[in-house]
Amino acid sequence: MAFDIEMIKEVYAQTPIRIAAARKVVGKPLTLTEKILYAHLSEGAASQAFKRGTSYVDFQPDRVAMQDATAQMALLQFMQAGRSQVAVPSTVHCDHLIQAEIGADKDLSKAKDKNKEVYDFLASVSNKYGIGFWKPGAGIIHQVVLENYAFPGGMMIGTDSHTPNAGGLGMIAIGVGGADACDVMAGLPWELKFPKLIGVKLTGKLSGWTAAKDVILKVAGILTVKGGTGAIVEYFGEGARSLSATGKGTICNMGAEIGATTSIFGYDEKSAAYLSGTGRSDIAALANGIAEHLTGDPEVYAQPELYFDQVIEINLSELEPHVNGPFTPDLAWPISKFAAAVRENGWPAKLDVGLIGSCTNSSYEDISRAASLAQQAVDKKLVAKSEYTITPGSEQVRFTVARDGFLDTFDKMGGVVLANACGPCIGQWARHGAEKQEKNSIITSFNRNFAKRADGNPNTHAFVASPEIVTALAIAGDLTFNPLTDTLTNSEGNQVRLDEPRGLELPTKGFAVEDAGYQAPAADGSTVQVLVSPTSDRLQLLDSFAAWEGVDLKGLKLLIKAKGKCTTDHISMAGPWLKYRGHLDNISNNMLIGAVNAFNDSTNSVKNQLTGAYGEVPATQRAYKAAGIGSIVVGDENYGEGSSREHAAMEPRFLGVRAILVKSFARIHETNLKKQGMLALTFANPSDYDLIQENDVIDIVGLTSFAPGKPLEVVFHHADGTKDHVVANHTYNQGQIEWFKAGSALNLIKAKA
Ligand code: MIC
Ligand code: SF4
Repeated sequence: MAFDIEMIKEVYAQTPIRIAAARKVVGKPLTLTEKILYAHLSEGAASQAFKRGTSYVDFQPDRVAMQDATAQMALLQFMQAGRSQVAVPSTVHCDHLIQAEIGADKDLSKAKDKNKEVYDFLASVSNKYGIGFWKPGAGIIHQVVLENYAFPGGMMIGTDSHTPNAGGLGMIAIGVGGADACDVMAGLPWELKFPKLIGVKLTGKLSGWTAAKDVILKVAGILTVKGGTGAIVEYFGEGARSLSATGKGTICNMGAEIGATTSIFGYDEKSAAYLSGTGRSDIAALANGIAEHLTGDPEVYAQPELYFDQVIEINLSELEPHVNGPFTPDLAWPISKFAAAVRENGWPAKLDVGLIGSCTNSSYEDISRAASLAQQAVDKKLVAKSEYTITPGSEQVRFTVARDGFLDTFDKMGGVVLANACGPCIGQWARHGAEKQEKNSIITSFNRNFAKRADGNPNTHAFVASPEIVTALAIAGDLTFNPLTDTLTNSEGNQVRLDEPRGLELPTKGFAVEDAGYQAPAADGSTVQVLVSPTSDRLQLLDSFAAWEGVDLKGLKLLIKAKGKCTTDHISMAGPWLKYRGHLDNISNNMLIGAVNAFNDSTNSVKNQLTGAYGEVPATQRAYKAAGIGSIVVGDENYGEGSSREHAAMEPRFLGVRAILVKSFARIHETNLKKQGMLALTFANPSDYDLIQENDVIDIVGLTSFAPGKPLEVVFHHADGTKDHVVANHTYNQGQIEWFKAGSALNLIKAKA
């Protein structure tokens, strides 16, 4: 059904030939990452020794995956590209729009009803253009992809930042905005700056309470949320080979949180076991045939410092379980230090809710290990003190863990099984009482814990840990409980200890599923109608953005100077706003409402320079738009961290913001801005950020000779008549400058079609 063996055969036939060509030009042993990248150069890109971190290179990915919240915009763009079918195998996954409230069945049927228009749209576009469609309830994109489509040595892009999950099976899988997906589906090459390479050598072996999740929690602590920017992280060593394929997936998935372009593990016996376990022994057999090309060269792993730009070594035998947070995924605490951190920082020690699952931690192994703790709670007469929820990653996993009794075990512990979907991870959580904004703590096995993300409450302290630690802490109801050393009092007043979790990498009886939730597209979709109602408040056909007017941009107003963390959740919030992901005008009403204004430390309150009054960010920008005045957004470090959602770039573009000037950008967001015809600029001197004042009027100078590598000048005209000239760097290459001039990359594709 799902995977395309002929395509994989073709890739495997090409791989050795292309790697041999790369060897000649690179002239030294190759990492796995380089091998796969070179094996996927686009037709027009010749093998050469690319400069890491600077050379733009065109690639030809093997597939595209899209989730429902981003697919709407991706497909609205694709519909304008003038093609009758997608050029590479592509799929759509309905996972983000299901709100968690009561439990799987009721929540799912409510979602089908509420989102009918959007699901019908996605299903019909998929049917028309030859895209595989995974219905609501089928599971979360990255788990479904891992189970069905990921293959060692492949290359995939996906409209979600956690696409790298497939790196667990040895695939280069990269998160992108919808406009990038649109290019690849339209048969165009896909461009990426040749990445820097970070090598992570894993020695030893996990045991006891430590899980694969702890590897990435530790790495996040070392590299921070921006340490992986522009880099691919390659894991290797005996420790890597000892991890299950899904454990590797967890590590690669959450690698998005360090800003990495993607993460990858080599093909090994665990990959083969997972491929066979998920009904793909034919792919394992093919991969075995070219196994030497699906891992890095031995010389590389023997002396990694010679081949990687940075090397980190982690001994799995010594690794402690970690808890990261609150409010950022890189604040890493080994469990032995966590209780003290909770007390010293005054974080609420009482744990309200523990949530396991999500795209990164819902494998059979994860669920079976967490269930072994739930079973102990029942056996040892412990009553779980926190609420506890489980979101399975796919219907196949859900069906199998139900068959094997784990869901019953959770039920006995008082756990609630939610739909196979993102749910609370993306703020699709009708958490009762959240509106009271009380200070409280939750812990999840998800990836992200930015303020307000899960339940909209800025005072919810969210922490991230492995499903095992989440379960143990939920049983204890206490963040300061360390299951490795502490005891709990049971209902009979006895002190009991939780034993180490136990689980299985793969089900002994094999996976099973009744209806996986897949719908194949029509062989010929030319007669399929795609309908978008002009009065819909959820879907809106796109209008082209205007081309650049050919002159420098003068007299722009400062819309907001954002201070501190400004993730895509701050720029275009999810949760309740997900319903407008297909309607650019409506979703633009959330633009930057979470960003902190540096001049008054408030969110969603900026000065309207036309009236002098403070107003909401979107309303203020609409006032500038109505007056025909452009504006600029100023931001701090790692601006646009997090999601791939291109709405964070399209909303400002749509409302008339002309440039985003920041200290630094997250990769996907920077590309999204460029694709939509925006100016994405960085301060050459980061402290120039301090020069900008609230009433500034700004000019961007040098656009008539806009060229690669040549900085632009930005002039801040202050209210007192003085001005500052600052230098703004950019990373536009010639092709990207053409996007800017045309008004967007899509305008160019349309012109060609
Ligand atoms: C996320 O985890 O933030 C999301 C929701 O999956 C996003 C995609 C989106 O905003 O739709 C992501 O990670 O790219
Ligand atoms: Fe869904 Fe959360 Fe995974 Fe994003 S991180 S794809 S919201 S489960």
